[in-house]
Parts: sequence; C-alpha cells; structure tokens
Amino acid sequence: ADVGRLSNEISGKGLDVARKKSSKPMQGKYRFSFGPWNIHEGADPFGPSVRPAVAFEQKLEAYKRLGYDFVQFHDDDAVPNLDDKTPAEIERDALALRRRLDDLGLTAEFVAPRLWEHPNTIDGAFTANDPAARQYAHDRARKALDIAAALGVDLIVLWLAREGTAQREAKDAVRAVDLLVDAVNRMLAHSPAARIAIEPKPNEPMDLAYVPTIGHAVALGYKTVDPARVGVLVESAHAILAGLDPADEMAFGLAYDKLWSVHLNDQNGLKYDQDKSFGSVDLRRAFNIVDVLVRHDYGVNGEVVGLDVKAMRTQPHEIAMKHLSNSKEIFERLVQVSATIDRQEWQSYVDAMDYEGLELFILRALLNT
Ligand code: XLS
Ligand code: MG
Repeated sequence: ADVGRLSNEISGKGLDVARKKSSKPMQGKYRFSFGPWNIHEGADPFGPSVRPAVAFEQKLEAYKRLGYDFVQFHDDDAVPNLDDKTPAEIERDALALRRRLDDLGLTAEFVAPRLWEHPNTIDGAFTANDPAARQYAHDRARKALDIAAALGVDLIVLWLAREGTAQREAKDAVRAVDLLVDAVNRMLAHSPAARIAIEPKPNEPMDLAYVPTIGHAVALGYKTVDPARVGVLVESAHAILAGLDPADEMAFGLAYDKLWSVHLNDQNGLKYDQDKSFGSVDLRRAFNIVDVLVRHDYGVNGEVVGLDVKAMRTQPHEIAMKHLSNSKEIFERLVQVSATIDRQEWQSYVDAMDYEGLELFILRALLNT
C-alpha cells in the first residue's frame, strides 16, 4: 500500500469510506476463474456420484459460455496421471493443454499441487513424519511448478490440505513450520520466476491445520528466502470455518500487498467445507468482501476473481453449472452496489458513530430500497 494513500486515509476521521476511487484502468472490470473440479458429479463422503461426469474438454468449452476467461488447475487436472509420467511426457501434455487453452481464448490462472490424495500423503505431505512421504511431496510440488511453466503461468497455489494433525500429539508443531518453510524455499529455488500463494484452511481433511488463517500464511511467507514471491489466496468458506470474517482476511492480505487470488464461495456455519454459491448464505458478508476488493483495487495488478463453488448434490446434470453463473452474477451485482452506494451518507453515520443508522443504511442498499 502506498504511503500517500495510507496517510490520506488515516488523517481523516474514522475509516474514510468516502475515499476517492483511483482511476486505474482495471477499475470495475473483473476477470473470473474457476477450476475443473467445480463442475462435478455430486459425490460426497456418504454417497456416490449422482450426475454423469462431464469430460474435461466439455468443461473447457463451458468456460466462455459461463462468462469465465481463466482456468484454475490442480497439477493433475492439467496433466492426468502425472505420477506415472516422465518429465518429458509431463511437459508435452502441458504444452498441448496450453495450445488448447489458446484456441479457446482461455488462460491458466494458477497451478496447485494436489498433495492430499496419494497414499504417501495420508498423514501429511511436507510435514509427514515419514521422510519418503516428504520426498514425494517435494517431487510432486516440482512437477506442479514445471506444469505451470509449460502453461505460461507464474502463480502456484498451495493449499496445505494435510499439513496438520489428525491426532494432536502425532507431530511437532514447531518442526512443522520449519518443514513448511523448507518446502516453500525448495519451490522458490526450483522456479526462480514463480510466485506462491498459500491458501489457508483451519480444518478438513485434518482435524487441525498448521496454516489456518491469512495471518499464518503471511507470516510463513516472511520466513522464506524470498518473501516477495510468497503471497496468499483467501477462500471465503475457509475464513468462515476459522470463525473469521472473509472480508477482513482479504483486507489483511491487501494491507500486506499479498492478496494474489481469492476463492469466493459461501458457507453456512461451522461444518464441513460447503463451497456454496457466492452470497447464497449471507449477502451482507458477500457485499463486504466485494466492497473491500473494489475499494482496494483488487485486480489492478492482474489478480483474477476466482470462484471455488460446488453445485448442490440435488441439482440434475442439465442444470448443474448454474452455481458458476449465479456466483459471478452476484459478484457483479454487488460490484454495482459498491460503485453506487452513497459514500457520503455512509461516512456521515461513521462520523456520528450512528452504527444503528449505518446498519439500516447497508441493509437498505442490499435490498435496493
Ligand atoms: C479445498 C480447497 C482447494 C483449493 C485448491 O478446500 O479450496 O479446492 O482451492 O487446491
Ligand atoms: Mg479453495
């Protein structure tokens, strides 16, 4: 954040919601992404698939139709069965995918190593007690970096799914931090142009995770050899599962210039990770997310608005992509609310410390009345 902007903001009384918007080119124009896993067959831990699988190619063809230009990839979404392939085969497949994306007018947003499905990662990847498991994780992370390079994308997302404990006394939590820093350092060394965005989540699949919040993720980045290349991705549902407000988590990342991607979705309380459509549980919470992104120029440096949403299991095949178009529509409508809301009136409630008045003002804006 630049110093001029900050001193302007803090010199005024209160939070200065009336701050003049910058005239940077990206303002109001957002680019959207989702991952192939966001179109899925509806299996959950208690029941099998309920919809036919959509072929990868058909998923790619759906992007533009749904209004999306960017694709988020796990390493094996991009190159299936990569553990059985040689480096040359991995590169060949990734380059072929890149050509296909080009043909469709699509761009990869990021590649994320899938560090949670292989038998070697049962008890963690980088923080597993078994050195062979840790070695698998390092090798797998390098494959993801190589795929990203072949796809022409410099952003790696690191969701540290199993870096935590199923049983509290099973691992040394201080050593776990050292192991995670070492893992990120190795990745930074392997790909000197790559940037790594850590996506925190407090639980699931583990009982307790070592990097549960954005504060942890930012701090971890500063312990690496090149903090400038380590940032964060905030997923709204993950913040909610940590008992935190997603907009404030994003604000923390923005304040450190570390918010390099977002996963917007919604979550109905403290339970399993739901990945519900954006805004579907709490529209005001969604507005506050959009508003903090809009006011702090998210997107100006090329950041993409990522959705990590899942269709309800009840949704039949023919209409099982609505969660993607709906989530984007709600984001765009909330951008409109943010752009047109009366900032002077907002500020007047802040100045008068009339927070009941402010409450009604925000609710009316959301009800458009
Ligand atoms: C799971 C995560 C995952 C990441 C990408 O909870 O949200 O989908 O976003 O690895
Ligand atoms: Mg996510």
